[in-house]
Amino acid sequence: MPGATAGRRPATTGTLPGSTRCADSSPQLPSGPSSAKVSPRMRKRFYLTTAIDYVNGEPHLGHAYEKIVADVIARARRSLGEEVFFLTGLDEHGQKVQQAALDSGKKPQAYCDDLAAVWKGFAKKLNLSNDDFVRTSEPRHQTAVQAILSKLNAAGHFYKAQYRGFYSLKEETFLTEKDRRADRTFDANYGQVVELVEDNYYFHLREHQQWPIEHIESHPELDPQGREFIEPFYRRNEVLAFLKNNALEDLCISRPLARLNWGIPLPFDEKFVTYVWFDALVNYISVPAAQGDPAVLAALKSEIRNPKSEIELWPADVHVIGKDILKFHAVYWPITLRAIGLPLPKQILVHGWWQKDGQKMSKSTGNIVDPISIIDEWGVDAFRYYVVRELDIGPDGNWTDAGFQARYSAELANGLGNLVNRSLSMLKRYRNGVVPPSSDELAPEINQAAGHVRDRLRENKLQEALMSIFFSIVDRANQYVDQTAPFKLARDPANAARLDQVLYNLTETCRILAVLLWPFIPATAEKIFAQLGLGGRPDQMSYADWGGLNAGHSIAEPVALFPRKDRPKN
Ligand code: ME8
Repeated sequence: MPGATAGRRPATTGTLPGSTRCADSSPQLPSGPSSAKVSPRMRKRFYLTTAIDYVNGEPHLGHAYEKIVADVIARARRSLGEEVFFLTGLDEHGQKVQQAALDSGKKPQAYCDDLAAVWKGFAKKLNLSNDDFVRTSEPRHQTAVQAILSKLNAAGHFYKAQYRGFYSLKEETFLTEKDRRADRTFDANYGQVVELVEDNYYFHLREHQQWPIEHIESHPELDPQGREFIEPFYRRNEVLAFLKNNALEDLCISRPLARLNWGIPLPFDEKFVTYVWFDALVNYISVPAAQGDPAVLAALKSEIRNPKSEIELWPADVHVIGKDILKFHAVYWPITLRAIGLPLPKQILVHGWWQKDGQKMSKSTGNIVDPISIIDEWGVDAFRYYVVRELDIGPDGNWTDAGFQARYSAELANGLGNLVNRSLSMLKRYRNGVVPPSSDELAPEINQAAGHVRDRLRENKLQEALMSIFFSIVDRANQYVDQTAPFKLARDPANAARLDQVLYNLTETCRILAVLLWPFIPATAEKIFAQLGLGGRPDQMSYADWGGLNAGHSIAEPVALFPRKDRPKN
């Protein structure tokens, strides 16, 4: 969302995208979770979320990237031995969806149901391992939103006031004078801008100016694992600069029913529905409430009844989001949580935006990357590998078809694929597929690299972890083949013992690669395991210690993992 603000007070400038408004009042800030009864058998899960995508948009590269990043983190944590709960889903309310449904001649719910099937299919296509998929039109979510609204209203956090000013229909946000350009017009990103006079409900934010600054600045010291509250550091600094240089404006949390009916009704005034951003952010706790999280249920009192399960989730360990929605997550969401009486998420991890060929992706100019067609042509793991390898979590990235094809060819087909295929093929050819006695010639290097990968994964440094796997293991093992030349050793029976050693080192390296690569490219990792003749999945980092393959074990048939594509696609 563009950087819109909305308020009757003169607005101050800020660099963070989002919409606010401002006034005063001083609610007491509850200091943390209410006294939730936690049953002794429960252990808090590592709770990881993504942004929930607007249901009416097309799934694109940016959506795919964010969900893959979160999925790699989720799989890595599981593999490192943590119990994980990974949530993603859809943002379904608001003016844009209501209008799109109207245009397609459907009722909003039916329209959303149809699109939700497409988005759930997209999550499958990306091979996401999400534990739940939230839709904001679901009753379980609406109940939680209304419970929170009732609680905050009863505690005096809201007030009703008349708004007079500009409103962007496209961005569903209020605009102020400062959003105007020198020629008094508004940026085209805002679409149609109308003048409005209407009553709405506002959330007092002004007294929340200081503590978020202290919260952000007191990290990483406050965090037991030494994490920043907002990463990367330049996004943290951006939020701090915004909070220090701008008076917070009160947040409008309603829209009049007369203008918008596709939303969650305010429980205390039936003439209004909930502002779509307030509604959407609550997904991060509406799902824990529905899953029976004791802290969230206690904070919402007895409003949510009979959850099916009893899983301890809140506070979230990581919210993975894009840079454009940072202010909502780093300012409004923490303030809302404090007001509810819940602890803050442990970390907000902010990724950058993808462009295509150096330009903003846009359907109208035709420069879009369609993840589905890429996956259909090249396979889901080639896509997953490329986006994580190419773009670190933080900066903006640039997709080029040539760049994708170059990495596919050099790193996947000729690097990893060739290593696994030639290692297993030589074991088949020279030893009938039977693993020779163990040898640990490469063990020190591979164990060290595996330790480094695990450490980076614990820090969510996915790109660094992947580079270590490729530079320190794949490239090293391919170099080892060239140095030891097993095909030459095989020509002379006098070299049999040395050939045994080389083949063991290569085969065991392939096994460890499967384990380390599983969070990133799970289907390929499972294929490597299957070709090694191993049962189960390579889904526990503890399997990555050297020496797991036993002498006498028979491998299965080697099959190319990433078929070479001779003619690059334009
Ligand atoms: O913002 N590159 O939904 P959304 C990388 N419903 N990431 C991108 C991107 C790009 N080109 N374009 C979008 C919303 N994203 C709200 C979220 S959360 C409570 C509500 C990212 O469908 C974007 O930054 O517009 C966001 O994190 C996610 O895709 C969903 O964007």
